[in-house]
Amino acid sequence: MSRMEDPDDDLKVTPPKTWATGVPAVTHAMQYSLSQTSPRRTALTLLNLNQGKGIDCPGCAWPDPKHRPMNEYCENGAKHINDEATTRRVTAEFFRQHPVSELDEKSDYWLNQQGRLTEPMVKRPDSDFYEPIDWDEALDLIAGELRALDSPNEALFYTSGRLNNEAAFLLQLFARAFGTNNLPDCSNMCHESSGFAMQETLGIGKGSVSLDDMHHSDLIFVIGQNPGTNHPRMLSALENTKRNGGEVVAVNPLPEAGLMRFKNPQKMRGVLGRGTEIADQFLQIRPGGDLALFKALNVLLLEAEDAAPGTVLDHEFIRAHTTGFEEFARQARELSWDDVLSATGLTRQEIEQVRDRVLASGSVIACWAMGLTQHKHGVATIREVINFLMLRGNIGKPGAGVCPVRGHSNVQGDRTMGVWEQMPQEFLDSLEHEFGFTPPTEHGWDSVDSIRAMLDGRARFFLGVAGNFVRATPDSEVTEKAMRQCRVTAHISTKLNRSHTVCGETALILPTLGRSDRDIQAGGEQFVTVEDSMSMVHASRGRLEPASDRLLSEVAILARLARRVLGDDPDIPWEGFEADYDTIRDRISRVVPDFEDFNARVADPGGFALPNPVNSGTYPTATGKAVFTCNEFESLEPGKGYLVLQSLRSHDQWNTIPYALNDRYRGIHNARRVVLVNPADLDELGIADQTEVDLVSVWHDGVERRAPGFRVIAYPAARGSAASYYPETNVLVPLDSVADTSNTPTSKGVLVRLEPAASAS
Ligand SMILES: Nc1nc2c(c(=O)[nH]1)N[C@H]1C(S)=C(S)[C@@H](COP(=O)(O)OP(=O)(O)OC[C@H]3O[C@@H](n4cnc5c(=O)[nH]c(N)nc54)[C@H](O)[C@@H]3O)O[C@H]1N2
Ligand SMILES: Nc1nc2c(c(=O)[nH]1)N[C@H]1C(S)=C(S)[C@@H](COP(=O)(O)OP(=O)(O)OC[C@H]3O[C@@H](n4cnc5c(=O)[nH]c(N)nc54)[C@H](O)[C@@H]3O)O[C@H]1N2
Ligand SMILES: [Mo]
Repeated sequence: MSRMEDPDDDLKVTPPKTWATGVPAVTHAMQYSLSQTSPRRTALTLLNLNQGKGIDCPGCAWPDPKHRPMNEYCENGAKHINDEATTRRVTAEFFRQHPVSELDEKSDYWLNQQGRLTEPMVKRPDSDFYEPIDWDEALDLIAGELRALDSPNEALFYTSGRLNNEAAFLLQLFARAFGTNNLPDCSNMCHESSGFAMQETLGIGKGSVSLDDMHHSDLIFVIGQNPGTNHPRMLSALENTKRNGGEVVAVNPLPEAGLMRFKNPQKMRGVLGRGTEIADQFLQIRPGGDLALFKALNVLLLEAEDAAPGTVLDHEFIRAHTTGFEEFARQARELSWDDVLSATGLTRQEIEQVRDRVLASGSVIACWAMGLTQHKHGVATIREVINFLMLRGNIGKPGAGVCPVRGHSNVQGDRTMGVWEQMPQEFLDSLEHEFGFTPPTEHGWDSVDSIRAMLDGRARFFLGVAGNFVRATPDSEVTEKAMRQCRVTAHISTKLNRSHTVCGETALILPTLGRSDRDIQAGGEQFVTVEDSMSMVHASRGRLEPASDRLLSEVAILARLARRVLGDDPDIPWEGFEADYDTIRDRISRVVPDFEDFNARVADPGGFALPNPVNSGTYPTATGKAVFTCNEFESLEPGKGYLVLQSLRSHDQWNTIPYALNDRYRGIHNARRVVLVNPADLDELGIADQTEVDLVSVWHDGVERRAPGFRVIAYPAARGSAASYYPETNVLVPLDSVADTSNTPTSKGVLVRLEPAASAS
């Protein structure tokens, strides 16, 4: 690959910040917004963000408070929406000037900076150029290709959590009516481990806490999560917890700014003062050490109960609501503390101090994100966190529970709408009952299995609805080869990205309305709905003039394509769906549990909450009880000369898309090809700060995976660990290196060695 990288000659390193979100954060947001669009559009987007009748922030899935202050949005949400509201345009003329092979050499940053896509384009076989195509012709072409497949299972329908509920519902309906469950999505690479762990133990796929629970909890764990950058509004919730006398324990290999101290830009005190201290205790854990940590905490709780019987465990909860406690407790006591200390890098005193906090707390919440899910033992780790909560009955009561903090603004809703390659049979039965066709029952392929299927020719057609599959997935060279082998790749997108330049024999770009754009259909102005990380469902209405008059909504594109492929069918009125989204919501209300009277309930500007059964004491597992599990841990022991690399987000990126080349809180400026390593590890490796190295990952298939030209930065990271940005380092994650059960790529646990850069002279 001879891809242009953004220049990093001006790399500047400053000390990491110890607080997040103050006045500079707001000015940074405005700078980016104004670099993309006019003051008027900036104002229109920001004034409508997260307001009752406004636009749901297309940033993260953190919920909005019911009584929100005017304009509760964060720096990164503002950057995100104005990246979409940009006045820059990618036109047919742009594609005439830039052949695909040239675009493929550009950086991800450059591609995104070109602006909004404006008209449908096609790249035909043997051509190196995208050229304009009519919507009708484009959709006929795709429909013809789909109909020509030998089996519906040769088609893949990828989606990312940007998609709204209505379009997500149509996407899965279309795929299943066509005959396949191949609905890989970004969740496969994100919170899949959380879903599997919670389903097995609690019988639920979603978090159980509300914002109110957060505000009134005695103790909140923030594990494997960087809220200052990725969920900035969560800091307001944690500030409330602290003000109400609660405590916070942060578990992370990096001392992330947002975990330490928060300055609330919406309060004078936040602007001028030192802000609120967030973490009462910071556990600088080694990557992958969390399972050992929670096993150790659980043993300490069992021992505390031995010492003072009847005072530590919630026997009533355990007896009434759970199974498997005896076996769990027996296995738990076999723990080796030597193994715990080496796996976690913590001291026994630190862990005992946390135990004391737990013993002093009547209610505990565990929040977590990618630092837990993207490890080989991600599912087991989350199961152990759930054991921990259950020991003291911290599920289903106020101020307590599980809080997997979701990423994309509607990633949870997409799942609720049926976007999953293995939806349960009851859901498929409801679809059959409502629409009169029999959906396929064989599970489809998830993201990793889709890549395998493309590689060996079992899949030949790829439709991406939002997202950037090629950059979000692991093993970039292998994945790129897989995509290029497809007969057709088509993407419904707002902005140009790598998945448009690494494409199949025939490739299509289908430009769509963003969430900030006004959506007018035959039946009048439409709105869409989304579900946040705490199961609140509400409406989102775009306000801006669309980026071009040739854009179609996602609903319109999917409905038109489905009708072409499947023909007119009185049972599935695709045309009616496109004209009036209320008619889609009526169907959703009859297919998806807990959506009765959807149209009426979503009229409330605050939206409505989906119930979580555990909060009424119901555990929908096979036995009707929550399940204690036994989980074994292995240390991610790097061995001499190696480090455990995690690939994470900088402050200035949205997933696969860098907005700028800075990571302000970590003190990195003007560069992304950097690797953060503890100075003591650098000494041991004999590598000086700021040396240029290649990162080489080690995997038992013996294939060399190399990410060249990274600058080493001495950083207070946990010993034995290294951190670098995604997606530049995806090339290092082997396709077969996945979490047990969930098949999630182990993006936070890649064994690497640092070699002197091949290019360095
Ligand atoms: N601005 C912005 N916001 C976003 C996104 C974005 O790209 N930009 N992405 C969205 C999406 S899709 C998601 S899923 C979320 C992601 O939100 P996060 O999960 O916060 O995202 P990451 O940057 O991957 O950070 C992972 C964190 O886990 C820590 N970590 C790594 N390994 C371990 C480990 O073994 N144990 C522990 N305890 N910690 C570990 C890292 O140091 C880091 O702080 O953010 C969402 N919000
Ligand atoms: N190594 C490594 N890999 C990872 C991760 C990691 O931490 N490390 N994180 C994983 C995670 S958590 C996730 S969620 C995935 C993210 O994977 P994806 O969701 O696939 O990636 P995004 O970067 O969010 O997708 C950006 C593109 O979405 C399109 N888009 C934006 N808004 C809209 C819209 O409103 N409609 C439509 N149709 N298109 C839109 C734009 O064209 C934009 O270029 O990556 C995963 N990959
Ligand atoms: Mo995610």
